[in-house]
Amino acid sequence: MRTRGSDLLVAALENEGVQRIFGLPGEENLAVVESLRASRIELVLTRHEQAASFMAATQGRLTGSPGVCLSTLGPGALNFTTGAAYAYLGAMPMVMITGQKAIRSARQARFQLVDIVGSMRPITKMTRQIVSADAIPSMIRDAFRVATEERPGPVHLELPEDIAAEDCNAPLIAPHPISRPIASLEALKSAVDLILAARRPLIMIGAAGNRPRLVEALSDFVRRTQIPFFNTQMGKGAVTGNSDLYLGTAALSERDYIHDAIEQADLIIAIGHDTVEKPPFLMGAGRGPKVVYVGYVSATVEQVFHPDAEVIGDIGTTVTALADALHQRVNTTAAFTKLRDDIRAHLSERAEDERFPVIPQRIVHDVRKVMPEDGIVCLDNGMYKIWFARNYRTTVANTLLLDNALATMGAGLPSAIAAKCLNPEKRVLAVCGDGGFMMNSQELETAVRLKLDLVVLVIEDSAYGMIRWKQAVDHFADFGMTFGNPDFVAYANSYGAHGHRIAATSELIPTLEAAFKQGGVHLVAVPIDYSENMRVLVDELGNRSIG
Ligand SMILES: Cc1ncc(C[n+]2csc(CCOP(=O)(O)OP(=O)(O)O)c2C)c(N)n1
Ligand SMILES: [Mg+2]
Repeated sequence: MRTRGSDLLVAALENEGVQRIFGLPGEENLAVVESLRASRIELVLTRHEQAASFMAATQGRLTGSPGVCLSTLGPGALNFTTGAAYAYLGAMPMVMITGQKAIRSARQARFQLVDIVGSMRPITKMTRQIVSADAIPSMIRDAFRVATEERPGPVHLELPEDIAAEDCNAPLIAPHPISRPIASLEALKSAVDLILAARRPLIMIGAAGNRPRLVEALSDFVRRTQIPFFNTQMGKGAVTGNSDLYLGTAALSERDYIHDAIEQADLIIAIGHDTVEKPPFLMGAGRGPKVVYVGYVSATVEQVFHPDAEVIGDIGTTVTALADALHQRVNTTAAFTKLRDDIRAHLSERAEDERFPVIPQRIVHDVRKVMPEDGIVCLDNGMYKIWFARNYRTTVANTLLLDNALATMGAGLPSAIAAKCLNPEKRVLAVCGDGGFMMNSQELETAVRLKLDLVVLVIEDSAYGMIRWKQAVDHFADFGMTFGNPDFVAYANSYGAHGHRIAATSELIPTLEAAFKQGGVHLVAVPIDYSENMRVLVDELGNRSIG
């Protein structure tokens, strides 16, 4: 069928099952926008390309299939770079399509011309310019293959204006299932031997264990082996149920209560640990537990992570094979049950504290109360992330989305919008600091326009709190960290959202509950008392001896 480049591009995206594209137009992709108008694909217009890229990455993270975002050339495309890095470090499948001026003529000389393909190189798995419309079906197919296969990540394609307008006649290529290699029998056997020889084994679930397709196999592995588990921040919520075996989240690298369990273990089965994350524990030469690493690809060796054995291949197949081979022969110890209870007791301290401004433990506690088990909390980056990672318990996979890889500010609201678009029936809450929220607060308009039911909790300390805390920990003077805020209630209302301000700690639960019940977009500003950062994370944990 004869057609033109932009129509073929959109047909190729439909062929990949794309239902939604996040983006912001420019002159150079008007033809693509026109082709989208005539397609089944929904165009979700955003107010900043960075937000569109965070949304596409989150869609990829939650579905396992690439989320797609669209921008124009130069400035628009450069605004994708933070989202690209977010998806690259976070291993989220995403396809970015950016416009470009015609490549066969240059009637605007170098106006807005930037080497976007080159800019994307260090932060994507693949970046290419489309130089012929007939190449579109194969390039789109390959982009989706590369973005999806392990380790997933972002792919960039640049579509110049003249190629978008070019007549072409190339057939679409049917998507084929990606088959993942499976681990060798020898590797499985050595892992089984090590696990059976261990007296106090523990499971650790890392970022790559947190893929949507793994939920069943991993949950089953934990249930069948009955080995207690903990997770990294990005591994949080990778398994469903099994809450009696859950010991905690290693949000810090050492000295936290969970590290008591790690110290006592003689073997850790590290499933999908990705060293882009801050280390969940530090491996030292000759001390600490042995580590068996289970992953899609071999482990990156770091000063603080160097596994003793590896099982490389599809993680789901590996853990099922391990569970089959282990039967009920794994040693377990009551010591972990006692530790688990101690860890939980510590984490529930002050969870119902009445102080106002509200302390972080209480915020986490109250959020958990209003979120149903399958409700999704999307965090931006700030001090509260550590508190949520440590204290917020999940029993359903992918219900706490946080970024411990690029750890960028500004992704909280966009990721919540994407999560809500995908899960219209679930409660979705964005939790942002007053710094991170203001980096993409314009997307409140997008949420209102999309008529989403979404609640945004803005944690107010009028500061870049996390850095201010670090500054104090490092004994620097308090300088350069504080700012003023808009009146968040008036700000939300001006977007057609509903603004609320918490004036007493007891108001937090009822306000959040009412916001969810009423529907629409709500912003709830809550003043925070961050003195607990120093008291718990420095004084209390710092005084604990390790080893
Ligand atoms: C885009 C970006 N800029 C800067 C940082 C460094 N940084 C990490 S946390 C943080 C402070 C966040 O402030 P806020 O959102 O108000 O959260 P708070 O810690 O105050 O609760 C900063 C500046 C970052 N991670 N990302
Ligand atoms: Mg702040």
